Amino acid sequence: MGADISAAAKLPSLPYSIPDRLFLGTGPELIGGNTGRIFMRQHRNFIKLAYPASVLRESLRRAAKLLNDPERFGGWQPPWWIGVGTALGMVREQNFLPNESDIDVRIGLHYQSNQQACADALKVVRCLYRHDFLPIREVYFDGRPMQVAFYDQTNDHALLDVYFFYSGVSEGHYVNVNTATLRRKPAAFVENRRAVSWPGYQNLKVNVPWPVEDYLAWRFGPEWRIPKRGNELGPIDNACLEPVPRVSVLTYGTWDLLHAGHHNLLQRAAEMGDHLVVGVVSDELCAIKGKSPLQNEQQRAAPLRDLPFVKEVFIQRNLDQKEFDIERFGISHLVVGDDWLNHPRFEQVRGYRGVQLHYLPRTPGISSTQLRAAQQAGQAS
Ligand code: C2G
Repeated sequence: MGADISAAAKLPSLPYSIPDRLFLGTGPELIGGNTGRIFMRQHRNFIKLAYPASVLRESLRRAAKLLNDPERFGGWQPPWWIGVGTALGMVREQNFLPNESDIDVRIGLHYQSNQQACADALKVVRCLYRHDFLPIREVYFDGRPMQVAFYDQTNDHALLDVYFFYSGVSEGHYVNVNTATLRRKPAAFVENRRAVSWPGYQNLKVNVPWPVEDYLAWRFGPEWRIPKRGNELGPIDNACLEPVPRVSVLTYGTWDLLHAGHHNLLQRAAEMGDHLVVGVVSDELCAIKGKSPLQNEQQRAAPLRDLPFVKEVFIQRNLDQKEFDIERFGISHLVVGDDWLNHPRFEQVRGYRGVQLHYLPRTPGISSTQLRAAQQAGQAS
């Protein structure tokens, strides 16, 4: 165990026995750029056993009692819900799934910074830890906690698996990135979550994403009502799982009347990594910058979302949000056309969290200004 950790990432060595002091409070900051974006810390061997429903229900009851009590979190009510297999079992089987090996609890956090993310998650982890839920595994992405698995020490070491989902990263979604997959959960499921009683146990109140059947269709595909074993699950059943971004690239623009010059730049930017994120200057910011695009921000964003190599599109609302964007998207490469060569707005973030800055040659002979003039001339005639 000791050897692996020290070799892996030059991170502080982890005394095995006292997880909470080191736990989460010292989320692994990005080390010299974005390599090794997934970080896992294992405190106990992770054994997947099948538990009787009564054991799982007892640990769910204990966890729900804690999570439903804002007093335990200084007045903050953690937005929590049961997810994936636990929700599927509750709806389809009116119980836990047969041979179920864990309880899937999800916590919704609003992303403001990695430090804040660690602080928010720590409130939940500490509360559970104080009530004999022992942390056995932590997973981070870009220094942000994504999963903490616990053993219920009062109840046969039943496995409570907590995933943290973040709003404020991907527009309209909550995002979780774990060892193997990225999940972008439509925000509506979380924001409309509903408190329901576990079947047959009036007082065991759990929250479920709502409408829960739409959520199960999103998570398990259209065939969610058909019981399937693990190896029978195919792409249609796991369509919502995306590959973990390894190298993320960021670029900004007005993108008015999207044209070949824009397309060339975006394509070259996408080739620098496996996850291209595009910022669209908001209408308000265009006005501040003295620009008057013909299209509004959503009309300019829409064609970008249709480009297969564009993974994320967001509206840029202020000029100095680049550092925040580099952190929340875990950016390795920042790209812009060479009409911005050495511009302070880009130079000031060169190297921020290891980001590399690239000026790419513009495509000659085409511009939105030109197209706007042509359109206006066309309308005038
Ligand atoms: N571009 C290009 N070739 C063209 C036209 C544009 O390579 N013929 C590039 C620009 O250099 C820019 C991107 O396409 O990197 C988007 O261009 P615009 O929509 O004109 O964006 P701009 O107003 O330059 O905004 O903070 C930076 C700005 O947001 C970039």
